[in-house]
Amino acid sequence: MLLTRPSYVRPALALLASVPLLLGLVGCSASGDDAVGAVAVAGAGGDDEQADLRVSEATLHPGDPVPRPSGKVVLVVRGGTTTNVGDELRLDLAQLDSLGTVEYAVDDDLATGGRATFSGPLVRTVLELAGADEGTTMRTEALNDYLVDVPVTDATELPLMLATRMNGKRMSVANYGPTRFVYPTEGYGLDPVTYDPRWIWQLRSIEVE
Ligand SMILES: Nc1nc2c(c(=O)[nH]1)N[C@H]1C(S)=C(S)[C@@H](COP(=O)(O)O)O[C@H]1N2
Ligand SMILES: [Mo]
Repeated sequence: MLLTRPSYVRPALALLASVPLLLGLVGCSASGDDAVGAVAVAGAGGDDEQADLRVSEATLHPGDPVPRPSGKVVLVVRGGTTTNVGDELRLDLAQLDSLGTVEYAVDDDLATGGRATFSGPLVRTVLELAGADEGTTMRTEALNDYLVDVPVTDATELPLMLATRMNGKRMSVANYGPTRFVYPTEGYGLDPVTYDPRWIWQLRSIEVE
């Protein structure tokens, strides 16, 4: 839960790109929390190609009770232990951004067709908020009924982002929003055959199993 501690947030996230390496160094099958902890501890000399990964402070933290959204619901999470409407956790954009945000640039060739900078919370943090980070699979569904199963380990081992902004702006549905999954396109060697289908946009819900 280091991500929830403001004094650790910046160094931990600035070094997230080192997680796979550090996981190897600490030689464990760490959860995302432990991985980030390892990064924070080992972080002093961190300097890598995603040094531009930034974060805004969190005001809503995993473990907190989550109020019902006051704005338009943009994401429903099912299968976790934290709910706010029936057996669902419903979230608006303000709540998502209150989890603290990361930002990085990617080649968005699949959707908008070029280089773009996305920001939003880590999917890992969303799962932690929902009490769903112990699951194995995210069954994700988009507004156009596109479905894709994404391993929870993508969220715990990669800086998988639930993007709420592209180039600083909210994303309309026509522009692949209001939220979408974004993976780093540099530094991780992610095989497009496996990962391209997981770039779900116009996301509607995540069911964790
Ligand atoms: N909402 C939504 N997201 C989606 C898709 C889709 O049809 N709808 N297609 C997926 C697939 S299969 C791939 S490979 C990538 C790129 O899709 P494209 O090549 O059809 O643009 O986006 C993924 N995200
Ligand atoms: Mo695809």
